[in-house]
Parts: sequence; structure tokens; C-alpha cells
Amino acid sequence: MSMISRDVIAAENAKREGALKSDYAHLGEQLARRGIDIDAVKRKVAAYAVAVPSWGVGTGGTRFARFPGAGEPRNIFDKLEDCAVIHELTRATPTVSLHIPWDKVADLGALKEMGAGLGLGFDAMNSNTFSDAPGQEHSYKYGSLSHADAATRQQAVEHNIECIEIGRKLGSKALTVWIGDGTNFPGQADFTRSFERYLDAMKAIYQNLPDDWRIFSEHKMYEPAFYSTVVQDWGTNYLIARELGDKAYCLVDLGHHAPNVNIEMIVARLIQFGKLGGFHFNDSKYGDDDLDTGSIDPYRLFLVFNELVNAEERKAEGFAPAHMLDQSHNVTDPIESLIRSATEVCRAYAQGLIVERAALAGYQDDNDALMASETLKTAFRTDVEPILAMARQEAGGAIDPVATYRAAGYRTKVANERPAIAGGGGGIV
Ligand code: LRH
Ligand code: MN
Ligand code: MN
Repeated sequence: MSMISRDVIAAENAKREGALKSDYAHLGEQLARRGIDIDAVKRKVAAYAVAVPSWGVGTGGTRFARFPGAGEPRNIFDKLEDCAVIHELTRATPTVSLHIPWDKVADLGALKEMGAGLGLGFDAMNSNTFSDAPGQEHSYKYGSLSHADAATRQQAVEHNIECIEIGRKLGSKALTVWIGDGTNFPGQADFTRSFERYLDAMKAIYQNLPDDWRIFSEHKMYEPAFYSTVVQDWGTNYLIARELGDKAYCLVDLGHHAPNVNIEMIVARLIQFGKLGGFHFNDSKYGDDDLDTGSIDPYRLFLVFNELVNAEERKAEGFAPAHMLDQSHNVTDPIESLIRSATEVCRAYAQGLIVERAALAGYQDDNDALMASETLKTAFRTDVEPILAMARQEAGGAIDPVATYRAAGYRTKVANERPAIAGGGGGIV
């Protein structure tokens, strides 16, 4: 089943094919002068995939208000259709990452079947113990896995086990755990005891992890807690992964650090010590802004991918990070934002692949700071769009995915089918 007509994709591609061929040939010549085989880069890009977050296809919102768009997905089945649109056009997003209980998955068989029909699989499961589900016995107002009360911790553990069970039935192979636990005031909780309780709870979840699964803990500096957070940085995250065992890894959400933190270096460290589990890609200016990947600081995204390609090429032990987007869209059509974000990670990957690595190592050893830096800049400055577009087209996708999405009229179609949702104020003003 396809959500976007093959005829529309073919017609849109036909308009751009000629220009793409000559751009690709020209870039091929440029890269050949640097000793790089453009087709080899294209093959790697074509094999690259990033998961789409189910929660990303609906319009997000802020603490102040939410302004829903037309044709908002009503349920997980609608969300899956929107995710399929992104994959059909980009050919880079074959899996969806679910969030429980935001995604109400009463009929798992039907969901799996629908995914298969759309050519979509299921990526890491995300648990949610940072908000209360209707009717739940114990509140997470004062924490979940690190809560002072054992029954509340147990409830949070059981929720995570349930997420594993759901994921097993869908073919997922990983669980991502992010908790909002922390405090707003000095003295509100004991740092050490909170972390001990968290570790014990995570160990109980870990015991229920199937052998072929991985568990990712996700750190975040602050928010919703504003004074201290239990899993606040990569150091704590690394300790967690070490304490839990071989199936436990650290997840790096690009928006979860202080401004100016050297994230690519965190990535390198986690790779070096075999604990990089995966990413939540997004971009930010101030905090956990969840903006479109690569929209604010594409150079930083490139530097992260530079580390990833470096690890891939030197075959770093145990290196197999999961790639996922994690964004919130307030002023754009979420499908368009996710399309361009998926292409942005492909772009950063392609740019990472064309770094002249042997030359770079030479400059580093010679302490030639300027040429080392220029080597990275040369790769970053190269417009690799023809590689991405060619890879998409050859895989049946669109040369220009956003233009093709608009030409297909998908948003108008679903706006007619799905009832409009009222906007609303946030929790505070
Ligand atoms: C927390 C977070 C985490 C959640 C998602 C909705 O800020 O990044 O990954 O699951 O947002
Ligand atoms: Mn995240
Ligand atoms: Mn976040």
C-alpha cells in the first residue's frame, strides 16, 4: 500500500531528473579529484536509516498553548500513515519509534500488520513515567523510578516491562528510558539515595530485557525539574550503563545539554568505551527546543557524524548506535519538518563520509591545526544534495521530497478525512 501516488512521484521526479544527472556528474568529478568515489558514498547513504518518532507527526505545543494543524492524526494508525508518507518520499525512515501510553495500542496484531503493509517496522519503544496516565494508582508528581515510595517505583518498573512486552510483539529490539525525576529546590531530595533507588529500579527492568534487546538510558540536564535531575548528564548515564550490564547503553538527545557543550566529544567518549546506544536528533538554540534537526547548527550535526563515520571506518568494537529523530513541531507541517530532518541527518552522514580522513590524521599528527580544521570544513562546505537526491530517486523516493509532498496534496486529503482538533492553552501562562 502506498500513501503517496507513484504517479505523482514519477511526474515530480521527471521535472528534476535532467538537472540532477548533471549535478551528480559534476559533483562526482569534484569528489574524484579528492580521491573519493561518489557512487560508494551514495551506496552508504542509500543504506542509512533514521527512525521517526510517532509523537512527532502531530503538532507539538509549548507550555503556553498548542495550535493544532489541519488533518492531525487521531490515533496510532493515522500516525503510522503519516510516517509512511515520510518514508515513501525520503526512503530513509523505514521504522517508527512508539511512545507508551501516548500511543494507545489495543490491537497489536493489527498495528504490526498495518506497519508491514506500509513497509514500516518498529524501532525502540519509549516508556513514559514523566506524566500520569488516566486512572493510574500512584502519581509521578515527585518522581517515578527514583521515587521515595516503593509502590510508585514498582508501578514505574511494571510500566517499562509492559513496554518491553508490547515491543516484543511488534518486533522492536530496544527500550528507551527517559525519566523526568529530579527536584526544584536544594534539599528536596538526597542525591545519593535517589540515584540508588533509580539504579535498583532500572536493574529490575533490565532483568526483564530479552537477550537480543538493548536498553537505552537518556540523560537530560534539566526540565521538568529545575534544580537537580537524577539522570542529568552523560557521566551519570555512563555509570548507569556500566552498572546495568552489557545490554545497557547511553542515548544522546542532542537537545539535552547545556548550550555550548561539546556533544561530538561526548559521542567520541561513549564510542571509545563501548556505550553509545543511540541518538535522538533535533536542534536547539537555548534548551531542549526540539527544533528540526540541522536547522540551527548544521555544523554541529556534521561534527557528530564525523565522529560516527570515524568509528564506522575504524570498525570500533560494539559500535551500532540507533538513530532516531525526536522533535516537536509548532509552526510547520510536522510531516514536512520530519522529511527535512531525515534528509539533514543523511546530509551530515554524507558529509562525514567525504572527510579526507588519512589527510586529517596526518595534519593532526603534524600539529597543523589550520589544515586539520580546513579538512573538516571542506567536507562540510561540499553540497552533497545530488548524492542524497540520487539515492532517494534510485530507491523509489522523491528527488525533492517536500515539493513532491505538496504536489501530492496529502495534507488537504487528510484534513478532509480527519476532524479538526480544537487548540488550547498550556498548563501555565
Ligand atoms: C525528553 C524527551 C524524551 C521523551 C521525549 C518526548 O525531553 O527527549 O526522549 O521521551 O522527549
Ligand atoms: Mn529525547
Ligand atoms: Mn527532549
